[in-house]
Amino acid sequence: MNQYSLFISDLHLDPDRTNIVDLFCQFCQSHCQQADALYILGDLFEVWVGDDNESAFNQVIIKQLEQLSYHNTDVYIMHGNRDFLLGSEFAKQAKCTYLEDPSLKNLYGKSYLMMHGDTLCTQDTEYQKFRELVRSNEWQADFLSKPLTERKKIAADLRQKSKLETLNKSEMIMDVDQTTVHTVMNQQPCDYLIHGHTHRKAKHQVKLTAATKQRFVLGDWYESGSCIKVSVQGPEFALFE
Ligand code: LP5
Ligand code: MN
Repeated sequence: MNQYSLFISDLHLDPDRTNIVDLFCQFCQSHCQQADALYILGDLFEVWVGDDNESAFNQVIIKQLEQLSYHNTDVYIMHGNRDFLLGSEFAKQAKCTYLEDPSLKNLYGKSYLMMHGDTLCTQDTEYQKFRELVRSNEWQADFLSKPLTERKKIAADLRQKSKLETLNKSEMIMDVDQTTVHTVMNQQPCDYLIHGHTHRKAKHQVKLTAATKQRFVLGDWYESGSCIKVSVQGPEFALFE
């Protein structure tokens, strides 16, 4: 039997994007059921304001992931910059396991470094300052203590602010920093790096001190679905409608 795992990121699932939500459900019910594991490398959701936001929409997505456990597909999830507040209640309901960012894992005889990708964008200093702030325990505890309606309002305001900010940032600043990529890939004993966040789907050759390795960038789920299949043959982009 063919053994493989699937990698996705940056779906930005939102009740308004029904086509992509349908595609995700179809993806879970077909491709994922045969896989050993599904790795979600951040930004599954457009925004996550706390596990207590038990909307019908969130329950639909949770159910899709939870169902995979009946097919023996392990589900691993990493926080992205939109859904870093996914917590223990979500993981319990969706029956998934959190991955630290970065995580190193051996799959089918090769070593994979997995990241969301935002920490590689070190030239985006405004974002990195913002990230440090909102990833602190104090900030998160304070935010999560606010009423749900207030949290939704803050998240919506932040999204507006981010949209304006990213309009004024150059493409170069918002991409990964090559020196940071080299440092990370030299430090970690990996054969491949897989990450998302930039939405710039590609396969890059990275010439390091001792070897040339590959960096795979996952695509987003705006126009269509996007995933990487990892097997004994290594990683490859897999197409599906
Ligand atoms: O998301 P995307 O791709 O559009 O842009 C990202 C960076 N932006 C973000 C912000 C998110 O879009 C919105 C956050 C939703 C979080 C929901 C939970 C609520 C948080 C509560 C806190 C515990 O990640 C963008 C990058 C871009 O990627 C490319 O990498 O450039 O970064 C920014 O736009 C950040 C700005 O540069 C700085 C923003 C300063 C805002 C300061 C407000 C602080 C007060 C916060 C109040 C809660
Ligand atoms: Mn992201």
